Amino acid sequence: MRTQVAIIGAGPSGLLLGQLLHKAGIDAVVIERQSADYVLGRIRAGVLEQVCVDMLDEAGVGTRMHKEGLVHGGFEMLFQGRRHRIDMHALTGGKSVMVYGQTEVTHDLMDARSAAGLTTIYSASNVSVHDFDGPRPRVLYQTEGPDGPQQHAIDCDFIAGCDGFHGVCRASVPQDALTTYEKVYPFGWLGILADVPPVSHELIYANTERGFALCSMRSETRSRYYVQCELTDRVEQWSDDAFWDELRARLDPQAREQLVTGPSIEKSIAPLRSFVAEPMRFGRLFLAGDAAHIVPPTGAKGLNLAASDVKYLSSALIEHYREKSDAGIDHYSDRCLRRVWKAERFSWWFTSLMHRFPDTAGFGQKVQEAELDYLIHSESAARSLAENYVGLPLDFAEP
Ligand code: RFL
Ligand code: PHB
Repeated sequence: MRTQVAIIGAGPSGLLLGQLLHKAGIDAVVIERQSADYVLGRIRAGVLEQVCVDMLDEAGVGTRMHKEGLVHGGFEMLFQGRRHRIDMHALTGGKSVMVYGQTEVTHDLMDARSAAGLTTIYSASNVSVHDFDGPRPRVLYQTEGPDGPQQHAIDCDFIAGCDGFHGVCRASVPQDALTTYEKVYPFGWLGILADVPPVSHELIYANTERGFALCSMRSETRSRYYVQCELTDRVEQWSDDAFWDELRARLDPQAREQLVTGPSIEKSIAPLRSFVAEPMRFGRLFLAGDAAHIVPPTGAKGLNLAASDVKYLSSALIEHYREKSDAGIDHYSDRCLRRVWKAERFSWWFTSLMHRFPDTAGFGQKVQEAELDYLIHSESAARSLAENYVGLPLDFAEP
């Protein structure tokens, strides 16, 4: 098989890239290790920045998001038992975020891809990427045929590594060509999804003596809640009742009273990590999204960063084919990394502010309290938080 761009991974990065390239008349094949149902079963991000919303519109998949998504102009910070609202809308000159789950985004992108008759290979095994340092890169993979495994090859102009943190693309780069930066946090998030109305109409980020908690949602009838947990905790140890009790204990009296509980539809523990691999381009191989960087979920930047990488990458590839210019390709890595590091900084800062660390006793706790107090009493501090939360603008200036 031959295509212009071979995209490894059918997560939001790979599918969005495929859609934007298709709109521009560029041929791409998506190769995914898992089945479509498996990809849709992963419950992840829930908050989209305007940049991401605009891209989904540009890709022609925004209709359901605008109908079912919830536009939020603020969120609440809970500490020392009281809630304080960050009015993002007022602080950023009218900006907001869209609450719409990653599962739904992925669903919409998959539907658009199959409606357009585009090729996606699911359940591909032993995917490997070759010759991306020369003019003719190649992707090899296997599928299960009636007589056993079948070997396939795709010749292409470019490979987009959209295969997440554990993917094959970053691992295929010569390790001396790569610099990685990493920070692992000493706790995880236990998350629950339940068909109960959200406790409040906006998100609540809580810093409490018992640890961090987050009240989020997927719709007016479906809630997503998280509590900070030990890295050694196993999800089987947490009954639904134990989760609800712990969440309730981390809320303010009014929210505690308003909390509606019910059986969980999904429950999982995610470790928290900051990670960046530099650079994000190696010849004709590009890394995008979680394949190149991870942020802790405080601040909801993971999916949004994946979308901005895809914006820079799709623009670069369109420029290459339409204008015969490789300027966008040459600037891809630097453009992405400037935005990535700002989101890394923000996610690390917000995580540090809101969680209980092993050493958050005494001095650490007093500093957290002072910073939270500063945030709600200083308009400039609140504006800085709001500006980062709604998302920094895309910057196409030469790095
Ligand atoms: P994804 O979504 O991981 O998709 C990568 C896809 O590549 C496939 N793949 C391969 N395909 C072919 N060959 C191989 N060798 C392959 N190896 C892997 C995978 O099966 C998968 O389908 O990366 P992408 O597209 O870059 O999207 C990034 C976002 O998914 C991610 O940033 C966010 O979901 C991060 N994240 C969260 N972000 C938020 O903003 N808010 C959250 O609440 C939030 N929760 C989470 C998260 C990430 C988690 N992970 C990675 C474990 C919760 C979890 C548990
Ligand atoms: C979510 O709804 O899953 C969510 C929302 C905000 C975050 C992280 C996760 O900061």
